[in-house]
Amino acid sequence: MSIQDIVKTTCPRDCYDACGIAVVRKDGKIAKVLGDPDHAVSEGRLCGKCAIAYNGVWRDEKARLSRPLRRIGAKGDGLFEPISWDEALKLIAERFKDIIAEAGDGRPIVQTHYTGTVGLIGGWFPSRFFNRLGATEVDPDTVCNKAGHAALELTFGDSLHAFDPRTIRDSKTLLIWGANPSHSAPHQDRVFVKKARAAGTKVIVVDPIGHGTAAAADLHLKLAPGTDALLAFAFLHVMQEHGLVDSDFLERHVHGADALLPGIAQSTPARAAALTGVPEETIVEAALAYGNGPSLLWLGQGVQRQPSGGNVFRALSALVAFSGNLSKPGAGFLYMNGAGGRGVDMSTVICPELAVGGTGMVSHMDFAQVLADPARSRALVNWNNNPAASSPQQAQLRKALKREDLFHVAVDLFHTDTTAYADVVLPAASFLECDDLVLSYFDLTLSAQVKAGEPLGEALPNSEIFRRLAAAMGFTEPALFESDDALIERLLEQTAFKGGFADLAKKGTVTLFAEPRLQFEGGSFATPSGRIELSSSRAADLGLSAFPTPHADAPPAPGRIRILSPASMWQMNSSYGNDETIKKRLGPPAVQLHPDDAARNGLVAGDTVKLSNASGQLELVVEISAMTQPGVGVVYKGRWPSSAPDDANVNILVSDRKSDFGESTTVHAAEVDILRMGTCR
Ligand SMILES: Nc1nc2c(c(=O)[nH]1)N[C@H]1C(S)=C(S)[C@@H](COP(=O)(O)OP(=O)(O)OC[C@H]3O[C@@H](n4cnc5c(=O)[nH]c(N)nc54)[C@H](O)[C@@H]3O)O[C@H]1N2
Ligand SMILES: Nc1nc2c(c(=O)[nH]1)N[C@H]1C(S)=C(S)[C@@H](COP(=O)(O)OP(=O)(O)OC[C@H]3O[C@@H](n4cnc5c(=O)[nH]c(N)nc54)[C@H](O)[C@@H]3O)O[C@H]1N2
Ligand code: SF4
Ligand SMILES: [Mo]
Repeated sequence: MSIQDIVKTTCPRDCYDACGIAVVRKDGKIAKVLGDPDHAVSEGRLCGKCAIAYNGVWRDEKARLSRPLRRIGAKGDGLFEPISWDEALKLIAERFKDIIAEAGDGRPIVQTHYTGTVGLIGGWFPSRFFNRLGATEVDPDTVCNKAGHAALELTFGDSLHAFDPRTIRDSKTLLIWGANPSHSAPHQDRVFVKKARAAGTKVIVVDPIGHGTAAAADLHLKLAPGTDALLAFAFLHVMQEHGLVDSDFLERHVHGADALLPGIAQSTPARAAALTGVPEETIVEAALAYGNGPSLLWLGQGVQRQPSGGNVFRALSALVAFSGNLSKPGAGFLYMNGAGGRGVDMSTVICPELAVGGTGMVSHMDFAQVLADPARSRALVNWNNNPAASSPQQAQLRKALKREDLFHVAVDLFHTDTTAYADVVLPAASFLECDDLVLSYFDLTLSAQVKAGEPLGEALPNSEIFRRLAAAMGFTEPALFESDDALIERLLEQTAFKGGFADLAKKGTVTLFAEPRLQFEGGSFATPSGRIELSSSRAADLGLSAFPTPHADAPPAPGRIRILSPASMWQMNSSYGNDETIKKRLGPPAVQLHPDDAARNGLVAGDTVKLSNASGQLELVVEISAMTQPGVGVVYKGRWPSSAPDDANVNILVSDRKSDFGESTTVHAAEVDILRMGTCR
């Protein structure tokens, strides 16, 4: 008779939801991966993509990497032979030692990592090794959310203390600005957004496309991309006219508000309507609802991926400051909740003190150039990411990855478009195969990721791979060899959770605070003035405007369209793009065009078009949808280049242009020409 049991664990994808998972095991082997019915967010259901992939490609022995490999074909061809762990580690250590001996330090060893897993150990423990090595890090946030972080740090002194979502019970309005929970947080879309609306909270969405959350909202402000700062200033204009400015809050907590007044005066709803495309009366209605409060503002990551993304976030910060929607029940803003709010000090995990000789840092926007330059890169390690699919300047990046003299080590669960170029590929264990801690970045919970089965073949957890590599390098610092168990217990001690990992594992997820936390309670801000800095001399020192301005991007040149490439509901970044069922759900690579743009270009659904700009060109099938707007095309991110007819995805159209703050991505600013290729009529 077979024995069945259930292991509770947590999904460690880079996702707002951090779902609780129930792994059903038969005779100690994983039989089915399901949502945990006891979990407050997943409520017994995984999202569609994970329900497929965790029972598909993630447990497919044929698809997974199970042994270390050495390249035997040309770079990019994907031909490898198995080698032992000892051989692989020796080979890597010898090359790294040679590079360090020649260069005098580890900087020509470039490492890039990101969202494979956001478990505290799996996502961050390897940083200890790279700190000790003195390697150059490709700043992970620059491909995602750095502009927003930089702008919020400048303004509030901190970007990682957000509202506690439980405070929604006291909110009259929830304003979701440039996020798409219906794709990127499918469970919070239900348990947070929809439940709040059902309980009487007004839900307002500001987004160029009419996605699921926008369609279900009370109000959707369908603005032209990149016109957000002007729209925010128009909100301030309306709030001022209607006496909704909280002057007491401004006086006590805000520095430099006066600098914004001329911009506010100039940003009438009529002017904003003309440039954003949002009707004047809708602007007024939304501004009054937000200004009356208490209101929550969800700052999406999509909205700051544009050339003036930092300015947009500073203008949105002004909404919070002028309305005083902070530090009280039902009020606040969310970018993300970091580890610190739960007591966890990330330097415990990454040990920056190991970097005695310093390390280097480059932006993802410069990654392709750095890799093309032998003076700046002799080796590359990519772990937890798939830059050949997810980084900008795809053509230049893939050309650089072909460099014969670039020694490339890739650590992944699968062969990807990136591992295809590697000299050595190391097999990683999946989250189902090791213990870890997961901190949701939406709420203030603490979750256990619990080992439910043995690693596939010879695969090892990220942490163990870099412990072994440290030993092969002859490093001796004890921190490089700390066990996962010991570190997990130390991290738990930093939190308010009373118990060890075994106790947490039984519960799956715990809430650390009985009552909702107030955001920036007591009004103390880690800025030079100790106040919210709407005007900042630090910004002026960076050569930027000292205060936010009511900027609006110009529309694309006649005939061109602006391509947005947000999160797909069927993929997690590029992850799952190799699952056969997911591929069927995705269908052929497509661009969604507004009916007006389709008509103007003589296109019907099913036609093939070539999108092109100075960065590259991409063939796509046309889908026609009023969800988008004239001048805006949508191509979801994440498709594997190798699964597309022209061996590329949307990032072939994305340049190295940096945002105003944080040297960050401007992925939602790619403009293209459209050329009709063929038809299936
Ligand atoms: N056009 C466009 N491009 C974008 C974006 C966009 O909006 N538009 N968004 C950007 C954003 S927000 C982000 S965060 C980046 C994300 O880009 P990446 O960080 O590259 O994310 P993924 O593409 O999912 O790659 C993660 C890889 O880690 C692997 N992996 C999973 N678990 C583990 C593990 O435990 N160990 C190891 N070693 N590997 C593991 C997966 O198999 C996968 O190959 O993409 C960016 N790219
Ligand atoms: N299913 C799924 N979930 C995911 C991911 C995934 O790939 N798939 N990725 C995860 C990761 S790494 C991240 S960072 C988050 C990102 O999650 P989100 O913050 O939701 O980011 P995006 O999906 O890139 O874009 C959100 C919205 O920004 C809008 N947008 C684009 N340009 C502008 C603009 O100029 N102004 C305004 N107001 N809006 C604009 C887009 O139309 C889109 O609807 O999602 C995470 N969750
Ligand atoms: S990716 Fe997000 S929605 Fe899907 S199971 Fe994981 S945490 Fe839940
Ligand atoms: Mo991201």
